[in-house]
Amino acid sequence: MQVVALAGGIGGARFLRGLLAHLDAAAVAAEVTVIGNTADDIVLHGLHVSPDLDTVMYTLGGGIHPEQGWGRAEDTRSVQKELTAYGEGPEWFALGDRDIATHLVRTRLLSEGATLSEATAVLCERWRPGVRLLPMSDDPVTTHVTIADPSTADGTRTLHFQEYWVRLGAPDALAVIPVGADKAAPAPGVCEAIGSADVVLLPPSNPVVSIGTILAVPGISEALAATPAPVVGLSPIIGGAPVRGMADKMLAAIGVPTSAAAVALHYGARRAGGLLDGWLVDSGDAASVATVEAAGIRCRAVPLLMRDLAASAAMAAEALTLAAVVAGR
Ligand code: FO1
Repeated sequence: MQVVALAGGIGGARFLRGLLAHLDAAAVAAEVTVIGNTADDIVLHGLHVSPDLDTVMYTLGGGIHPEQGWGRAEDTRSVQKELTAYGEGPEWFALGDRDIATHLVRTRLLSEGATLSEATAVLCERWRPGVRLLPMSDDPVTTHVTIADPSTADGTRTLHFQEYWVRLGAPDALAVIPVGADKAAPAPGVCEAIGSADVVLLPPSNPVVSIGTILAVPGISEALAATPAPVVGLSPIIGGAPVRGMADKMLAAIGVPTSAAAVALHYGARRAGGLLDGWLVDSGDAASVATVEAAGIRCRAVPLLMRDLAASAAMAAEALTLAAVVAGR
């Protein structure tokens, strides 16, 4: 079975770990292709950092820092301390010594003319994540966020996503712009994977700065609309709040309410020109099933809190079951 998942950072990676556990436990012969968000990428000290690709690679490869959900387990910060001593900022983005090795390899490969896809494949030879990890694009796409700033002429300031999220802690946002998306092309294999998939999953990643940025790459939404595979998503919003991260701030910036139903309607029903055939909401949001179904999206309420691997595996099983129902199997 060919499974394709569009994934962002921590929530996406945790779901994927459950998906692999479920497929293994159910002895389903499956190949999983992950299309990873690269719009969080940032260049620091000359190093190309790809947070969402690394979170998927480390989480599935067994090297993730478990509490943070990003960076390497048992990492230290000697190099960053030395950089600070040289006055080389920023200090607000924590780069671990082990993590820096990943960025050094990626940056060396890119400097020798490799694409981000090629560099990611090299890094995955070490980590063996058990999925094919494809960047959404080999072209630069960078999420910028506009916030209010009374000190500027027009009262706003636009900054890199990482500064918005990490340094400022995700204040209210006025706009989210995937800079470069209009000139970007899907990375090699992305559209082919979607077209030949048996099922496409949208894990509970941030609908705006993770899934949204992937969809902003011309050609990817079209491939999703055209694939014969059912497209099933899982709500990142439970009980009107994001489980983790700042999805509520990002949804507000694009005028979408922070609810499981509102995100489904934002993605839209495939039969109405949107993205989704099916949508899972948390058991606590069962009241929203009727609204989602009325929009033409098959909907089920199941436990969506990824408190442990078993819970994530159960969610993945539910998503695959709904996909089978949608596909009429
Ligand atoms: N997130 C933080 O909240 N603080 C950090 O200092 C930080 C550093 C960092 C370094 C490498 C990396 O791959 C990710 C890092 N993140 C940090 C997480 C990152 O901001 C998010 O993983 C994504 O960009 C959003 O999902």
